[in-house]
Amino acid sequence: MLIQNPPDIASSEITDEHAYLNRRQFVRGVTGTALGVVAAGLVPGTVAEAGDVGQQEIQNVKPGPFRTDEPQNSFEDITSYNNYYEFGLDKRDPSRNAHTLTTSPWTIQVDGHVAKPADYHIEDLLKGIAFEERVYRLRCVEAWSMVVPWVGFPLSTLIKRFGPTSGAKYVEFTTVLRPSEMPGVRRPVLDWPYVEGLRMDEAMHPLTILAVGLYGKTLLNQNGAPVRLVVPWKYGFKSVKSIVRMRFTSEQPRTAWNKATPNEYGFYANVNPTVDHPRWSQRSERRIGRFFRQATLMFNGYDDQVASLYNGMDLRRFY
Ligand SMILES: Nc1nc2c(c(=O)[nH]1)N[C@H]1C(S)=C(S)[C@@H](COP(=O)(O)O)O[C@H]1N2
Ligand SMILES: [Mo]
Repeated sequence: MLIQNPPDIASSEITDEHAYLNRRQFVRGVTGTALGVVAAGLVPGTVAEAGDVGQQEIQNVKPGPFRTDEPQNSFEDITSYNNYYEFGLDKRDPSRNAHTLTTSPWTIQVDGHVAKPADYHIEDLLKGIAFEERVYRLRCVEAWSMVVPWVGFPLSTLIKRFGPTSGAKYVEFTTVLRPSEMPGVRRPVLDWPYVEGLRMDEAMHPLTILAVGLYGKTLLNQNGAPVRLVVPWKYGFKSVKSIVRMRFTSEQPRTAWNKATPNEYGFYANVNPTVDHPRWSQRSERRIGRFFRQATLMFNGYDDQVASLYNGMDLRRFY
């Protein structure tokens, strides 16, 4: 892939070793010296097998807004009970297999209806970003949920820098596709790569974040290192992992799950206890780590923040 310098960042800055090393200091290397080169402090995924090995602490994380005070799931739960089908279908497969993914160097292709299309180095995208801890509920379409203390920042911060033009009505996100490092993509479970999308107002919403860490440390590969989307009022499958492309489109993106089973997984996928999945109820959920099921809330409990985005829309039709 041809790496272009983003128009507003001088090439000297990108190649300058001092600038590079300074940017690295947004994390303090816990095991960094043993790891060698680390792009923006985001750890290559080569040593993630044992759980927290290879993660780095993210510096200067401020408490963010919209924080739920419900008990947080354990680090162990969040990093060993995962959906990341590129590494296998079993909940334990991502934590077993995802260490093979190389996450450094990492570039994100930005294209479509945008003033500054380029292939951006992740360390340049993260430069000057104020990281926040966002404690969010995550509700999987499979009717389980967790509470996760993400470290991230509003997606809108980056989108504003890219300068979407009037044709940009949606954003399409694509996960890396690397068959040699992803045992799960040998099977045609989905039409790889994994693609998701948001309407522009959803993408710009202050609840929508890009996460680079959790529990104060950089993400493990099974959670979508080095950077993944988190959209807390939608079912978990919208929160696409290990993003390598953001395309600004005028048409609604064709998403991987919607292509696979359109009657089960709509484009909007807002958490909605009144619209059942064709094969099971969405009225309640099992919070991982708790014994009793609990009621599922409209928009996963974020209705005050997001209900107005869907005024006048029939949410049974636009599920
Ligand atoms: N690339 C990719 N992204 C993905 C998935 C996937 O299979 N592949 N699974 C989704 C689903 S169904 C859920 S519930 C969340 C789970 O995120 P977590 O494992 O970090 O809890 O990731 C989402 N993002
Ligand atoms: Mo999910």
